[in-house]
Amino acid sequence: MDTRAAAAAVDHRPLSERAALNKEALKQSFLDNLFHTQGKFPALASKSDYYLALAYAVRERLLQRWISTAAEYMQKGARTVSYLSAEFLMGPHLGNNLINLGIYDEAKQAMTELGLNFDELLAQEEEPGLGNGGLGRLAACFIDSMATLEIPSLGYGIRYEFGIFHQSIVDGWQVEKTDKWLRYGNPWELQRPEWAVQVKLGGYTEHRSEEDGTLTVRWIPSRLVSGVPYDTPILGYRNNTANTLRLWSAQAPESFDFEVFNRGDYYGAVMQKMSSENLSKVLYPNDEHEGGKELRLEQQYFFVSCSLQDMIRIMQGQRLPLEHFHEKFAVQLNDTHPAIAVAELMRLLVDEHKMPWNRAWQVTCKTFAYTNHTLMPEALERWPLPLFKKVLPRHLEIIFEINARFLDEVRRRYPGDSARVARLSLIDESGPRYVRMAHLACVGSHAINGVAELHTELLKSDVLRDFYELWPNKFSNKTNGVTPRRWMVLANPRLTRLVSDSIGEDWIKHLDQLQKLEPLAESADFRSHWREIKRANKRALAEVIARRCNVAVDPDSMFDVQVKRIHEYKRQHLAALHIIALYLQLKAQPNLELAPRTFIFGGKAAPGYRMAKLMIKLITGIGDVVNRDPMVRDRLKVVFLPNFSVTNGQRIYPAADLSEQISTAGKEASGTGNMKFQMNGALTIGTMDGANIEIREVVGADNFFLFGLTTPQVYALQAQGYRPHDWYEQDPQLREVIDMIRDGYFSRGDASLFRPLVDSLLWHDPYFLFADFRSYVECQQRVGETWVDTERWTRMSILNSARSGKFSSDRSIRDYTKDIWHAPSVPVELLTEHHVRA
Ligand code: GPU
Repeated sequence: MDTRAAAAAVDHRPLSERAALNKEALKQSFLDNLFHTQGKFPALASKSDYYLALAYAVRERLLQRWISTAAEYMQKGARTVSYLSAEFLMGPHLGNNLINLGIYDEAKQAMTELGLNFDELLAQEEEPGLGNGGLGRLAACFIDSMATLEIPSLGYGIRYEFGIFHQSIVDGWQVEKTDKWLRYGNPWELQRPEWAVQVKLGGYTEHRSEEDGTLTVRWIPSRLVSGVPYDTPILGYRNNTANTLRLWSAQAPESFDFEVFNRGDYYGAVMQKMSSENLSKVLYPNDEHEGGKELRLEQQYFFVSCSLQDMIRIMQGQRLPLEHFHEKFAVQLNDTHPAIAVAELMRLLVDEHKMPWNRAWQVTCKTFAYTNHTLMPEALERWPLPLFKKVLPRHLEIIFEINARFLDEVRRRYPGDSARVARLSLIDESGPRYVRMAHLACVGSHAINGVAELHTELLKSDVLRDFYELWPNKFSNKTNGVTPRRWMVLANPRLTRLVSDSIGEDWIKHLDQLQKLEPLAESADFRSHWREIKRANKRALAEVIARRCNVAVDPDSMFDVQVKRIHEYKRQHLAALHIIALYLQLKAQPNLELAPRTFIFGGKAAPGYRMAKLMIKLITGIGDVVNRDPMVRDRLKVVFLPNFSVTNGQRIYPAADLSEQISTAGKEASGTGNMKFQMNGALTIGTMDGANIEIREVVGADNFFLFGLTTPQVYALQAQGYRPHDWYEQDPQLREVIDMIRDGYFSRGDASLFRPLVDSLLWHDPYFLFADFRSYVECQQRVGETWVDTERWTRMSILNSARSGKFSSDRSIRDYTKDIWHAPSVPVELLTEHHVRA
């Protein structure tokens, strides 16, 4: 029976009736769900019950699209992009789904008419924080754009029971709490136990020559874990597409521990069950740092194996031979976290499906493409050989075989160049041996990309130079982008209304159209509207700050914002040095004309990253002194907004005047927060790093505050021997600032607290804060002078937003499809319409 017809026949009537996209139907379905799903009536219902009732009402409306999309892809045998990522930092779904369905206003009205506070209701959702920062959020923006562009896609990842920790600030220090996001249930996912798969771990291998002369390998694992998929629909913007985010949860397999149980080892069986379920228990909170932890390797292998087995199941369901795997699926590796996929696909094809090695290798290389997201050496994943062998004995053999064949090719290309062979090898043998995951990804992929122009150039000339020389055609740049649906339409409804009233609504799907705002920068009337909106957004953020930080900030002051993970290379402490310099200036000249500024920081530090935690303490310590000093007369405020998240980002970006993008040149692969700020009309103060360079290129040098060393200058300074202490001695202002920290001015007299930070700067300063300090302070001076010319600032703000079209993730995804994936759009026909016409 035709699947589309079957799906339509089964569910057509109730589905279409329940899925009506109008206010009254929504109200009805909300009340039905309150009663039938939550089992509550209004007098007893909590805010969470109301949220869930609305979420379920919206889910019913999604399901029609979801089913239609699946049926359409199945019928067309559509080529599919599989985006493999250990992180998806989705943010709350409800508001976004309402926007994409085009019923945000209807839902708001429906709730209001029922006497409920809609915003309060939205705020009930615990955001799925299944990512650390930029990399995980990029994955979320990308699947949004793929759905909007109607590209068949599956996001594959891990359903962590605990996502990124919740941060609070106690006595100025970061305190972590587990993120129990599933506590009240998750209305957006559907468990699919029928598609569970088994994953092997540990054990040993057996090699046997068969009678026909072939060699077969059996992997006898020591453990089995079952992976259960949970599916979340990913809606396109106002189209019929609902793609799938498929996250794997680890469960103990019934059959395996049963053996142990039979032997009477009940305790051992329960322990094993618990240890299997540990696999998807918690997200590792380290951003751009590899711990080399066994459980982390197991997590990576777990979700990769589940996902590849799932793709094979899909192919078999469509009766497609596995020789065509690369035609059915384009698999993107989001950094090296899923790079084990190269060896796993080989194992599945060769060991389990008996495909000859060479054929399997061709299929594998044509399947995968690899995105690199960092130049930081400590983030390049390497696994100690003994650990790798313990967890994945068969994969180690496969990697050795891939390596042997690969190095033969290298030797043929570069006869006698053994140094090059050692550099390219998948195994680092310079000391204790390691498996180099980036090398595995490069060898097993047909395409390799960086995430901003500078980043890709540095990959080619530095980190992946040998691979670039070997295969220049594999390399290309794909500059990052962010989705304007979440980061403008949802986060900044006021601006969205003004823009749509001025240039129509096309910009939401074609962000280049924002260009049409450019002439309006010359209209005093438009500028005044633009300012009113920024002011309203700032007032809203000021309320949040008052509540969370207990600090009163003035919405008419400049909101100078730095939100991102706390890292030395991102240099939040450089901003701190500048604030202290301003504070000293005010103390020295109490009547100084200084436009009031509010410095807003936010971001999480990896729990084991001591310097990052000390940076938070420094910022809060400065806030404690500055915010209370009467001599400052409210001209400076410093706040650290706790628990920076997608939800908080949605309040912060629209309220920013100045975006701080001040990483050491050559360190930030791209940055994506920089793009969110720009879209929402903030001006950037930034270095020549990552995508800042491209932002400056599109907005023009006049509309960007540039400072600091360039990458070649950083390299040159490094090479000539950088001595930060000399810079300290030669700059009296810098000296005064550093001395103040050292002497305990921001730690209630405790001169030991910030010692590690101060000493690191004075004697090492690996990120060149001292070398960039003067340039930064002078640049901030220019920012201040520009700010007081309100009309000029507003013009610049409008132009920044108007010229942000390039940074839509729709553009990034178009670039990936054109150059790497070659996956055509497949528009979806809604089953009900199809049925009605049939
Ligand atoms: N990034 Br690798 C992360 O957020 N986490 C990581 O583990 C690695 C990279 C970031 C980069 O720092 C940032 O510059 C980039 O914009 C983002 O990935 C997305 O490409």
